Amino acid sequence: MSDLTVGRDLNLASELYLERIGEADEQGAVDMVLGLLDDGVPAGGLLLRLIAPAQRRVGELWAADEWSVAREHAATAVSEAVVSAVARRARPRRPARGRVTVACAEGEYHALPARLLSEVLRLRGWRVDFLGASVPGPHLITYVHQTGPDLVALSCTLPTRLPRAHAVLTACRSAGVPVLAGGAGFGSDGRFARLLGADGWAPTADVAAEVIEAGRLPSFPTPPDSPAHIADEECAELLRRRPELLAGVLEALVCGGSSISAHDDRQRENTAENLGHIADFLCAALYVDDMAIFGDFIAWTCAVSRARGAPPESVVTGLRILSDRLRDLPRAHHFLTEGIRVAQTAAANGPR
Ligand code: B12
Repeated sequence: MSDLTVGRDLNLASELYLERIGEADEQGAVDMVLGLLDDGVPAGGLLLRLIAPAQRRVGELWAADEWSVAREHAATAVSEAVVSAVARRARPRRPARGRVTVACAEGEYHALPARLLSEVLRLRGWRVDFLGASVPGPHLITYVHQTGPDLVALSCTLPTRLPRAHAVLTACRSAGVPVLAGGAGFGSDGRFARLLGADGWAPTADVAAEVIEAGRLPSFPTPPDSPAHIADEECAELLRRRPELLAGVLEALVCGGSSISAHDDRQRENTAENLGHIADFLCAALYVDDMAIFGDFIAWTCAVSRARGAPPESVVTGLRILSDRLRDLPRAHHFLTEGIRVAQTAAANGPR
């Protein structure tokens, strides 16, 4: 089969696979993927061009409120089982290349992207220690001291985990272990990996394998000690105030007569959770001084809220209250003003 045919077939297969995982059909999904493996489709292709795109599609379906959280969880659990089945059947080469520790930054629960990277590296002959989701920085460093890997591969899907990832990057640098960073949280071009002192970055697992094999690490220059926007501590201050700030905004929303006053407990919990995400994305944006992190998240929040019947105007109201309470943090206040503009544009442009 030519590469083109395999690629086209994998796109089609990925759609069929999505149907299986959408029905929580673990046996069907495993049989389908192992069947393709037995037919000669490379394991790496199955992991990255069939399972990975289906998972991204799961995210879109959840965001559009077409799939419930439960259905997303069930589908992801099936994908995890399929990845295990592929890994067992594909019988990676005997580890001969060296040892890599793969871990998610603390607070990062998107373990499947890191798992896919782990399996791709194993298939290419690396011994991989996969530590999974949310690895506390100090424990990761202890593990690295105990096991002496050649490299740490640090995964971060959400930018909100960047401050924690930064602590790991700094500690690994002091321990003399190179770190390759990856995952959507480091930016689509890896700019936050560079800023926070990673030795390298890769957009996908197969590129990561090539970077490591070609010895193209370190590929970034030594970073400055502490960029000015981290030293100004607005992110740290926001974190310190987070609990009372969020409680205050919620109370103001209820007392201010917004639509939330008519909400039941569950809806209020959702609002509180959303406000928490907004504060965390603001914090991450301040940490790396990048408005796009916050703006993109506000646009995303408006789209997700609208899909669930809540108009973006409610996001505008929440942001206004937040911005009013953070007047003493000039960068936060500026980012919030921009965020309000993003939400207003979403409110003006979207379907009514
Ligand atoms: C499954 C899932 C979950 C599961 C994760 C379970 C698990 N075992 O992984 C759970 C339920 C925990 C979850 C929770 C949340 N999720 Co979620 N989740 C997803 C989903 C649908 C799939 C993740 C996945 O498997 N992706 C597939 C892989 C292939 O992704 P990938 O990034 O392309 O990975 C490649 C590269 O990035 C790279 N790579 C990855 N790591 C590394 C590391 C290194 C070193 C290198 C070099 C490369 C590398 O290699 C991979 C393979 O090529 C995504 C959708 C998506 N687009 O990913 C949303 C998604 C990431 N989640 C999202 C959100 C918002 C959340 C929550 C905040 C939801 C909530 N309201 O609580 C929480 C946050 C939890 C947390 N603190 O981490 C949003 C993020 C939006 C944003 N603006 O940032 C997404 C995009 C959904 C969406 N469409 O909106 N989620």
